[in-house]
Amino acid sequence: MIRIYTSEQFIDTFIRSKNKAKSLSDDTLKIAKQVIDQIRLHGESALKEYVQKFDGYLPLNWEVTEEERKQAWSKVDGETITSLQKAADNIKKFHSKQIQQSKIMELTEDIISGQLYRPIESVGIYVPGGTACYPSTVLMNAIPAVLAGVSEVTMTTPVREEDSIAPILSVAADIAGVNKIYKIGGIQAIAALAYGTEQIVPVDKIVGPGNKYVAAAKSIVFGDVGIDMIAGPSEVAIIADETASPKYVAADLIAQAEHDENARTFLFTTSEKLINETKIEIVKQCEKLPRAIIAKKSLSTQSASVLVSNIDQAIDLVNKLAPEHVEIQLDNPLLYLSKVKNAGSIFLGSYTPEAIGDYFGGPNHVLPTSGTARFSSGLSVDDFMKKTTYLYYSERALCDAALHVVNIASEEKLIGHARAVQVRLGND
Ligand code: HSO
Ligand code: ZN
Repeated sequence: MIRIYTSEQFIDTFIRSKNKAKSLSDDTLKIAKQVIDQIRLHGESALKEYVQKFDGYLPLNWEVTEEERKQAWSKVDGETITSLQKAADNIKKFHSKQIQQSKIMELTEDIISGQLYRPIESVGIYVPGGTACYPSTVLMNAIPAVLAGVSEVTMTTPVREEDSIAPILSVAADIAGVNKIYKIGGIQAIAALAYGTEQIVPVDKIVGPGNKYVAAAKSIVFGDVGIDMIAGPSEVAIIADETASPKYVAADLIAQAEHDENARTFLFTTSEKLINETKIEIVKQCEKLPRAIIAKKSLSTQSASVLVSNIDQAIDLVNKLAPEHVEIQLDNPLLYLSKVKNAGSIFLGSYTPEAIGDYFGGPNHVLPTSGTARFSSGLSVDDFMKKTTYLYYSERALCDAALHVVNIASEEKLIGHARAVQVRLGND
């Protein structure tokens, strides 16, 4: 099922040709822009029209009421709630260590400089409502925002026929500490969060996954509000040798492939035997998989097995690929940790499937895809913080620095800048 590539073929197909997540089509962007423009212009009336048209049902109120949020708890099985709470505890513990402090860089009688580290005031989290209606997404996006100290964490997700949202999303929102939930999906949700309407309060930053329309809408409102990233299809790269279990390798490739027909899965190994046995395992394991059609499509069109001559070569290919997830299924995985330079998140050893990280381990599952791990990172508390620098100079300090400022300002032919210093020293 998974095609076998030599390392050169792999580089040509997946790296050199930049076989990346397809960028947003002009048509998608055009539709998104139309909807956004109308909602900006006409507020509530346009929002209602699009919710009715695209979400298929107009809710009585945009916001999920206290009562509805309470009732959602009785609609979710108790054991699932306990598991979500345990996952949330781990995610909180991990992310709380990410919080940085404001800093003073210099503190003398004449100069004070520093950097304030403070939360963004309000954030909107988009959560899909269709087949990808994931409570784990709520936890992964909302917990770092709450820990950052964002005072208004708003979530939005499409309304369903009975004027409700999926109860599990509401429960996850309560566990994570979300303040407000709106029953709005799609482009219209992004427009309402970015610009507000008579009833919707606009936010400062929008995060969370979505289909191509949501992605297009996020890319359009970016600049007026912050966004997290435009994520491509999910990816995993497994580095393994002959000691790895084909059963585990196959299971992890399938777990990624079942996300999406375009999900990308890669196996880099020194063992031809592992490649062959993994193939057999994949066929076997797909038999009992509800999403087998999606997984098989992804595995047959977007995946590669590469036979490498040694592990360093595997690591080199992974670094060139810069995938979202890397699994190191080798005997001594810690030995290789620092060598993997470009990856969203790394999973060490045969007992750390990516699935433990997707749901439970603590690190975030919102990660850079399509090679963007070369220059960006997964969602963290920092994404919900701003850094504001500040500076104080006394008269004496300004006097000491004046000549240098005037020299540079004159070089830049910005005499107004030079004067702003000179005027204070009485030399203008
Ligand atoms: N693997 C996905 C996250 C996810 N998995 C959510 C299950 N639910 C992207 O990292
Ligand atoms: Zn996943």
